[in-house]
Amino acid sequence: MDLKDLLLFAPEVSDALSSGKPVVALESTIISHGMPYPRNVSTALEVEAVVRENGAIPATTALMDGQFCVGLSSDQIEKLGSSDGVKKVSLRDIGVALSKETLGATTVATTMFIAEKAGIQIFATGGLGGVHRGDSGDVSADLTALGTIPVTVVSAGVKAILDLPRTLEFLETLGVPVLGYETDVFPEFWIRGSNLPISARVDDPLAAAAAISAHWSSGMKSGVVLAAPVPVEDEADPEVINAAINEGLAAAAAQGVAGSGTTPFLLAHIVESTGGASLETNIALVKNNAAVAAKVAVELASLNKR
Ligand code: PSU
Ligand code: MN
Repeated sequence: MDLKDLLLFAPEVSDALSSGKPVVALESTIISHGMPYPRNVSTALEVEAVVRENGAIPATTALMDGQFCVGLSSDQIEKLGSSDGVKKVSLRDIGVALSKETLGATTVATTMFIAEKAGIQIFATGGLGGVHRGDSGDVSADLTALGTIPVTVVSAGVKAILDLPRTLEFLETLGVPVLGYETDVFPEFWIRGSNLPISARVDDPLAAAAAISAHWSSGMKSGVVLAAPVPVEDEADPEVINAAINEGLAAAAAQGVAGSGTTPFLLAHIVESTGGASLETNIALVKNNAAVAAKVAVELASLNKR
């Protein structure tokens, strides 16, 4: 099948792309596997609204009926958020999910893949996948995607359920710039972070867009991480989070959770053991990332016109 037949654009998204207007892609694993129903659905819709308020068109991605959807209706978002058995689709799952017409949610890696095919340069999520702690050898395909697909991902860094220093070393090896948005340190998802290195700091949307655009103009083919810390007022208590992470890791080990089930298991465990506090922080940081991504998309669109 031809690539153009595989991509199913929402009308608003195709109009925006053909006229060079700013578009921000959004992933859907965060809806199906990252947050409990019904907050997942309300959050997905609020995140789309934040993108619009900041001057861009949102394009939430998913796999439905053997196609890549680029931009979803609110009914489609409700379906992804409320159905049982939605498949978490990372890079290796794409072909099978298309051929079986599986209802699939896209990870960071798969959203980057679709965004690039669709001509979208930037997308917003909560946290990136990375190198898991311990010696399981579990490394997210999000890193593979960042090394090979020229799309910018706005995130609040990487969740502390992972091995953060190893993840950052891996990104360096892959040639992926890690830009800190108004910060000198790598954000740690629920907390703003304190001592992990970034590759450069940018202080406003134009500076971010200029660095991203120059990265690609130079011929580099890798993605870019634009890391925005959670707003101060939404930061979680680090002690509460760390205790919840350690409990979650112990439970995962005891129950033999492995592979693609690991991240969803840990996230659900942490929401439960923090009495929902981690979820509020998660929602706040995703919205913040959506606002940053939209503002940078606006600057990228105007740089593209030059
Ligand atoms: N970060 C979140 N919520 C999520 C995820 C990350 O705040 O739901 C999801 C993303 O879709 C990411 C995926 O791409 O987890 C990584 O999973 P894995 O470690 O299995 O590659
Ligand atoms: Mn994994």
